Amino acid sequence: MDISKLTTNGKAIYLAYDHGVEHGPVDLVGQSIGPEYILDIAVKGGYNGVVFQKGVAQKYYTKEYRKKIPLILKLNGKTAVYGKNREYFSAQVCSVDEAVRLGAVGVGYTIYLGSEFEPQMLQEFGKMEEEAHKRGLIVLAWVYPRGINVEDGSSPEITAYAARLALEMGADIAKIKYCGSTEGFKRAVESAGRTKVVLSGGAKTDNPEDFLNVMRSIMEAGAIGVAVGRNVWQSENPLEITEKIKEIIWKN
Ligand code: FBP
Repeated sequence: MDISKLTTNGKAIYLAYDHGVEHGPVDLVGQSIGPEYILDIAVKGGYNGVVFQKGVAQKYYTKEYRKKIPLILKLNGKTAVYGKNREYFSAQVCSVDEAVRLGAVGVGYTIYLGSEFEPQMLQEFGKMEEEAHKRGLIVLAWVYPRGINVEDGSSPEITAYAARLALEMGADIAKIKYCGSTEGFKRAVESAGRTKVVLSGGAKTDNPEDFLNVMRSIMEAGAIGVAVGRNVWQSENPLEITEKIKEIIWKN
């Protein structure tokens, strides 16, 4: 699948904003409670895509935005309330049809590798991926190792497994967490083969330089970029940190 609609010279920066489902308003500090603020950052920051759940897309991603910023629609989700003390399961809440109607260029789906409910998520992903590709949509797999069978969800071994799973399942882009080292991430990128790898940002770091160092590491490891949320829109100056991230991604 050609991913050029979601990349610039093969590299990418996406603005993730599905936290209203995953974490709730507690994450949406200051102006970030308003989706207009996020769209503004995405457009002004020259992002390659913005990630929304369908409700936000229906009410805020108006037709005029289609020309300004590509939409990646998240098709499944789970809340932090349900997730507490339970095994990880993210159910599909939006169809590929609806994604097309809303003007999405790509669709995203979370798989919890190692969860008791992994089989359901793999099956659902499989169906979704076939349909999305038939409709010409780019498929992004958020692959997070989590659940009763996962001892260390951020080990290099399981991170490489997450990246490989994305390739094997037909994803065009794998969105995975950092595993702590450039060498470990390199193995993940290698394991993903022709599926491209982006970093899944993570919680906002106290010192922005810590996040930028992770960016340097994953780019050196061969990732194509990042899907970042909190480190940008929780920042006091989202466009300034955006520029610094972009400089690392496109410096070559
Ligand atoms: P961040 O950059 O803020 O971490 O966003 C990336 C993301 O994958 C979001 O798409 C998603 O809502 C969130 O992180 C999931 O976080 P968690 O690790 O708590 O499941």
